[in-house]
Amino acid sequence: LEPAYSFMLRARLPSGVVTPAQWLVYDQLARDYANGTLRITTRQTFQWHGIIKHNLKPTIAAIHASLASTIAACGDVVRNVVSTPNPVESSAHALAHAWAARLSDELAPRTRAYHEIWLDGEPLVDEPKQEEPLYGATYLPRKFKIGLAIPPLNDIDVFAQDLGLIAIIEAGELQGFNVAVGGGMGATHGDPSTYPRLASVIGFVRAEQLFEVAEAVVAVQRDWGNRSERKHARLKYTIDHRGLDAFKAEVEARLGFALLPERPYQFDHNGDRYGWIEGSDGRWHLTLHIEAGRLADVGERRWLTGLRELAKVHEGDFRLTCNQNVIIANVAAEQRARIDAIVEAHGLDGYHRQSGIRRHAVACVALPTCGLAMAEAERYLPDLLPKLEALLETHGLADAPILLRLSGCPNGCSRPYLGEIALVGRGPGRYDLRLGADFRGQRLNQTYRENVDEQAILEALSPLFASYAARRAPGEHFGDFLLRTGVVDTASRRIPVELV
Ligand code: SRM
Ligand code: SF4
Repeated sequence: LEPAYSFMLRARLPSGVVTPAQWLVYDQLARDYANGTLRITTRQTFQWHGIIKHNLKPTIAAIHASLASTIAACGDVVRNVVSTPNPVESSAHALAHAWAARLSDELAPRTRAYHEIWLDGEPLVDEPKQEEPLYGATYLPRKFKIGLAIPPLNDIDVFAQDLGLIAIIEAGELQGFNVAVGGGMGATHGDPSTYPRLASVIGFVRAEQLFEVAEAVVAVQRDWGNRSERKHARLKYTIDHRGLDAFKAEVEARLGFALLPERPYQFDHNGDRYGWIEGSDGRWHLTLHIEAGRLADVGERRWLTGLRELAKVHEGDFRLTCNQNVIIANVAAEQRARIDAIVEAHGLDGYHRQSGIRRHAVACVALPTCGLAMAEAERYLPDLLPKLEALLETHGLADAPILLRLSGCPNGCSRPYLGEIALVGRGPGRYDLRLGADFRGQRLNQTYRENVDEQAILEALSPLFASYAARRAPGEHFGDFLLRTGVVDTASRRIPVELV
């Protein structure tokens, strides 16, 4: 007998694509082995919580049998490659998506140890020594994240990635990618040597050279990254320590060619587009809002069952988004009514009626499963949202699309430093209130109040909402307004406390 240790498992699902057959397997695993829920993550994949130790092996085996894996979903390797989840909008979108999938395969670890340990593969003792061509014997200093965005949508937060790729599509043709390096969110309270950083664009690469460039960036980080101080081991610190120019020069030296000058691009937002959208081939895609990514059956909201019922009849596929939502993708026009009926019957149609802030809220898991959490996030969201909605309603801002991000600690799993409003956990019921990111994932927010409770948060926001309602320019987003009116300041990380 031993204590019932329980674990979290995370799949690797490049670009968040899930077939209906896979969905049914993952749903079954959630009910048989996990806590009866599926959790969509901010990197387009699923987590299962509460898996008892002796169920780990059958769960991993079932994920493997479904043609997915958990390998490289964690660890000091290239993690789940994310990309704009609706790749079927045009043929150039499909091509960009295919590059993301190939990148994910190409950069995956080659070790067979995973198969030996988890899948009852044959022992490797008699086989020739295993080679990891990219990772070598000691892998990377730290996790490494790659994301591919297709403007005008920055729905993967491309500037939060270690390596961000911005697809450049001209006259309907994919030309290649702008390359951005050194993004990352994680920080530690009270340690100014750690900080969130937006990735810096260092040039443009043609699609056929993408692998070489990605490999070179990863290899420089492998060789230059800090292996003695874990807090400084991410690529962003390597770049700030050595200098962006030196980093770029080293990448180019290893490539043997120079990157081309960056191409123009324009993002318009980093949220998801809810409801039905038609693709260029006449197929339809329905984005549903899943609060904090948690698929569970609670009262009228039978979301886990609803998605299972959809998976039973759906002939296209599913796409998980980095905003923790799901797209029912590739639906024939004549199937839409059937999909809508299932969506409504299970309470998944809330996106029609939701406030602007609710539609744009993201919360990390935090308590009770995250061992690093200092405060609630996912479980606090349903309490906090009605209070914010009531305030916004008072000022006629119920529909204002405002990006809200909650994280239970400064690691930043909900990418809170890119929220127009963000709460970053400090302790039970206490948060740093951060304000002033933009709506496009291109500007970090700043601390506005440190270590405050809910009442102080609402008191701080109320006059800002009033001022925004009265003085915003047409189409001006909340974060941009706060910057324009000096409530947050680009020049400093500290913020004037009173409204100007
Ligand atoms: Fe994260 C660690 C959950 C996306 C930055 N993250 C964790 C762990 C595994 C806690 C741990 O190490 O013990 C959390 C598990 C909680 C639980 O109970 O499930 C956890 N991270 C998540 C997820 C599930 C948040 C969510 O609510 O969706 C996301 C899963 C992603 C995935 O599918 O792979 C998740 N984590 C992120 C992101 C966002 C992103 O990648 O776009 C970030 C910020 C970006 C970045 O990496 O800079 C992020 N997670 C971290 C960090 C801080 C890393 C750093 O550089 O400082 C940690 C802590 C660590 O690595 O030591 C962490
Ligand atoms: Fe846990 Fe912190 Fe990540 Fe939230 S941000 S899931 S509390 S590590």
